Amino acid sequence: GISILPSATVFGKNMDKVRLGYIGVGLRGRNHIDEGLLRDDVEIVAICDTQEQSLAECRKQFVEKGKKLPAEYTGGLDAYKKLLARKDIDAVIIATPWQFHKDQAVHAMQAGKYVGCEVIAGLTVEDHWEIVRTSEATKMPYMTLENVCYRRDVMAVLNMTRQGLLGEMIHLEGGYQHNLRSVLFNDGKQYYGGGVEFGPKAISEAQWRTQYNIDTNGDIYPTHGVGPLMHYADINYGNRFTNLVSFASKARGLAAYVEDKAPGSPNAKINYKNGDVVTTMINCANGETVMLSHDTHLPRPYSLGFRVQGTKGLWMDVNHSVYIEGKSKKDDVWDPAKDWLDKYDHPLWQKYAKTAEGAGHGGMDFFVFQAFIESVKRKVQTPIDVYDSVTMSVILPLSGKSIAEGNMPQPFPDFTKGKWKDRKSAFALNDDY
Ligand code: A2G
Repeated sequence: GISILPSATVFGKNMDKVRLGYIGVGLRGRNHIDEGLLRDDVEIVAICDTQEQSLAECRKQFVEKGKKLPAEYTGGLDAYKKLLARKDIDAVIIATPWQFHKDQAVHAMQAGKYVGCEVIAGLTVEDHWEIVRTSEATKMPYMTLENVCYRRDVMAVLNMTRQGLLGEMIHLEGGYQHNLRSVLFNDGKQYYGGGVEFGPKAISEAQWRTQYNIDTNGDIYPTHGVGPLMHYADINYGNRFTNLVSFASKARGLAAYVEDKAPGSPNAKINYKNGDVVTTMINCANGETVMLSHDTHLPRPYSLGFRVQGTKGLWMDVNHSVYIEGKSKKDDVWDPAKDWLDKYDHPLWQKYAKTAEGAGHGGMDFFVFQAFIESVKRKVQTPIDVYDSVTMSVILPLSGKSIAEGNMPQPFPDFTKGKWKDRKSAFALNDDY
């Protein structure tokens, strides 16, 4: 098969330092700046953003850590191209609004940079193909920075499934179930809530993210759920997604929230197209079923709702439970998941839990960043590669198409063009990275 690796002319062997450029230093980009500033093997050469406020906050991070200020690129949506033209950058971290990811990633690969891009690779099916073609043509790796793949419980269960404890995989569930109302609306001053503005009158994510909930009916944020599930089912490594069908409930949650916070606000009259609960079912070549949920507009506690079920037992995260036939304490009675998750803690977490402490999202942000950096340093493929990245993200346009066509099944593109049959996963095989 074709190997996607950077050419030795661009990269020295086993670099001891990775020289990074950041495209987008809003809230999420600055989380990755924190990770970069903690490491001796990372030098942040340049940053790019269109908003002075974000650049100013970012500068403070360097000053606080006593690090040399990076070069800055700003002044328009094309400013990132000047950052990419620098020869002293090995890799870029992209954390911009979704609509910019695809072009920025494509241009970065064309400029010979490794790409670590935040979730949502592209908006159309064709966007995802373009990313694959560019990565294959340039031989530059592309990694979606899907942090939930590195969550401690998610990895412990991966350790369990790889050891056969749950038997043969049968059915998987997960999703993005997170009340985003105070993320999607704010008062233009604070990051979260305090008002019901979005777009130009808001700051941070509400400036751009809310528009997707207005324009798009579909699972617009599939990767936190499906990323981990792909590992349990060996998707792109001997298995693949074959087709998909999606259903959307009516949309009430966002308008109700606005009306409740600011009665009579015009933002309560908007026709939010994104259904409050969008459910997607996916078939796998090896016969497993996958069910995804997108549920971000209603009052609810956070839960990604994982269910990993095989011929011998299952894990469910919403009730923190595991059951394994013949091994659980009592027949047909749940064990507390903790007993099993502690016992099967992934070697990576055993080794790095202390280092990861304090990193974002309970430590998992450390691991996803580390995996990317180590891959660049060693000049190897990333453990979540371009095919995995586009597979988890393309569910956005596919689910939208299914709903628009009255819940019609959509064939799932085979981005690997048949290579899925023999590919071997490099994801978290040991305690290395
Ligand atoms: O909420 C969480 O932190 C999400 N991450 C992140 O993706 C983003 O949607 C954020 C809202 O700003 C996880 O759920 C892991």
